[in-house]
Amino acid sequence: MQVVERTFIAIKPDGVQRGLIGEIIKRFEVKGFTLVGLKLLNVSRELAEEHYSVHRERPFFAGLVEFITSGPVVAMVWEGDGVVASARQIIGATNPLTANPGTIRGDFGVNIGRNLIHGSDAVETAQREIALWFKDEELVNWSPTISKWLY
Ligand code: 3AN
Repeated sequence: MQVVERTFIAIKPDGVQRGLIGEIIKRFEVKGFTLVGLKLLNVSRELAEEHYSVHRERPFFAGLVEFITSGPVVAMVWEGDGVVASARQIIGATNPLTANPGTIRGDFGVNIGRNLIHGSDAVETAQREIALWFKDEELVNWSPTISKWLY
């Protein structure tokens, strides 16, 4: 099997607490992507600061860390051709108020600081984030037998 692209997706504490885990997972599942990693965890301050390290100088950095460490997060790795860019489309724009209806943020969010979900913004970022959040043995290499109807 050819190794296809992977992306890192996290359902943030607001998504978990609003009962949107199933709804969010469903959107990636029905699109045709394959779930290869999944866990529910409380995020440490250390992991949060590393995850958001590119935003370290931004005024909202402390708030980001505070928020993602405030309650359980669902961390996932999804696999499929073009999954990084496609997941960003499924998620929608950073500000839920301008995110298109039909996207996760467009359908369920109203506040930029409470935008439900994170998705890697590029293939290289995805590789960095997957390595940060998951150990190798936590990722499952498999491919649904129905793949022949997708690709
Ligand atoms: P995205 O999550 O859409 O990739 P980024 O990477 O630009 O957006 O920003 C990372 C996170 O920082 C966003 N998910 C959002 O929660 C938060 N954020 C971005 N811009 C702002 C802002 N102006 N005010 C508050 N939070 C922000």
